Amino acid sequence: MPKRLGNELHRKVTKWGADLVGFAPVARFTKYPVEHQPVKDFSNAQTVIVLVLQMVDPLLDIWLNAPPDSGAGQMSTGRAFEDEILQGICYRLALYLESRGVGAKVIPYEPGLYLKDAAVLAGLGVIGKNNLLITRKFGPRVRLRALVTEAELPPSDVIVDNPWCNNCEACIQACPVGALEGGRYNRELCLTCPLHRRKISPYAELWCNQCANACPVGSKVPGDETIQLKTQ
Ligand code: B12
Ligand code: SF4
Ligand code: SF4
Repeated sequence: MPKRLGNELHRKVTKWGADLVGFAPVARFTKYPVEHQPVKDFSNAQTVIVLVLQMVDPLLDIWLNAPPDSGAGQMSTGRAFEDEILQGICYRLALYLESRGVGAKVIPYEPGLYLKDAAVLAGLGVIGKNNLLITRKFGPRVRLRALVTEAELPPSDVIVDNPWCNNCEACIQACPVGALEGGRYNRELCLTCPLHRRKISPYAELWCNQCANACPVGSKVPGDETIQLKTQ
């Protein structure tokens, strides 16, 4: 039964637009702080379902910051299109599971699970020297979202070896502020990067993506330098 349901869910979410999906039993998350555990949002949770969307175009990564009085509703809080897409698929899947009598709940983006870790635990890839999830097919150029369900689904095998990073330093060299030097990610340095929050219109901005774009793993997509529109 878990295997059949797992295959069925896999077929559904890929049809609805997700590029990869993995299943992680909640027991894999016990080491995390309580507020970042899947059972925090749903005490009956048995399985975390992690969905991956390939970043096929930098436009998907645009954050909207319409003024609060513009009537734009949620857009005024700043949302990336990729997250809207993934969130939609998550809700659709949760509704589908519920229609079959199986409880499910979409995990909030923040605070929620550590999504990169959740993806590793759901067998979707490894953490690279760029501190991002690297998938075999798309490299690190992906975005993530998760939901939990009381269904027991067949656990995905965790990938233990990282075959890619050994002799590579492309992401370290590409980082404009040296935030990946010394073998660990420096959050404070990363936050100083001038490529974060580049305005491409009065209401839209892009975050730095250099450490993902430089990575040779997986299929390549246009980098954010392809977005030229600027308004002063
Ligand atoms: C807050 C946040 C930020 C902050 C702080 C980042 C940070 N890491 O501290 C800022 C704004 C700086 C930021 C920057 C970026 N972010 Co960000 N961010 C988040 C957010 C909301 C939470 C991340 C977090 O706090 N994690 C907890 C901390 C403790 O984790 P950490 O420092 O990264 O370290 C973990 C890993 O190294 C991991 N790890 C290492 N080795 C191993 C091995 C195993 C086996 C396991 C299980 C884990 C593991 O363990 C550490 C702790 O658990 C997530 C979404 C989410 N809800 O998860 C997106 C997220 C991580 N960000 C994402 C992206 C893409 C970016 C940027 C490229 C900017 C952009 N264009 O969006 C940069 C990349 C910076 C980098 N190289 O890491 C993506 C990552 C996609 C991917 N391929 O991995 C996420 C998942 C959002 C999404 N929409 O999918 N981010
Ligand atoms: S997001 Fe930009 S600044 Fe941050 S680590 Fe990656 S390349 Fe460096
Ligand atoms: S650019 Fe190279 S070192 Fe960096 S994450 Fe990709 S494979 Fe690993």
